[in-house]
Amino acid sequence: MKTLYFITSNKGKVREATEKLRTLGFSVVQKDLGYPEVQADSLEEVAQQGIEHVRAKFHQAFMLEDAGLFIDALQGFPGVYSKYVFFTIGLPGILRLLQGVENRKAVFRSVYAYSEPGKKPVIVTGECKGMISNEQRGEHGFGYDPLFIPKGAEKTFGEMTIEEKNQFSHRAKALEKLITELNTLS
Ligand code: ITT
Repeated sequence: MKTLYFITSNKGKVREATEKLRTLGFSVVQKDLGYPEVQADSLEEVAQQGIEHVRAKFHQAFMLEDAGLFIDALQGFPGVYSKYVFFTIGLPGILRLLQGVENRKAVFRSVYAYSEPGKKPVIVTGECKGMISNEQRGEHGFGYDPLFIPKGAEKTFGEMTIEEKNQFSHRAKALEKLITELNTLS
């Protein structure tokens, strides 16, 4: 098994990546080094800036991820502000903003950036389309999971096991692409 360092503070992400990458022959080791999430227009930009920051202090191969929830009826909000919004108005705030709104469409996006010293970073994306539920459901997962029903499912991510969430999720899709890229490179 090859080891992949994952620079993140989010244990939920680590659990999902560990489960997904285990089946692809990689083991994940969390490094909570921290990096500033710059104010940016896109997840890609946040990930790219994160790479530059971590590279300066961590001299081995690593990956990091920036993710967000984009809600149709709110013109993509909270999007790049997903973390801030989660810790301020939270899930009840999102439900309030969508009260009486018929269009519940939303998409989760994930951007993974992989870096090796002296090489150009590899950036991949994954997305998962779905709907915002009318109420919070489920105790699993993290963040917005209790609000998000992926297309093709009845349950929210919050009601799913990690294995079930990985069959649909933005994160699992991005990680599959990342491993394909890494296998091509080596
Ligand atoms: P990092 O240390 O890896 O940056 P984070 O929790 O800050 O961890 P992000 O900035 O990528 O992660 O995520 C922005 C917000 O979106 C944050 O509140 C997450 O909880 C939420 N989020 C990201 N992926 C999610 C997922 O798969 N399910 C539910 N919420 C998610």
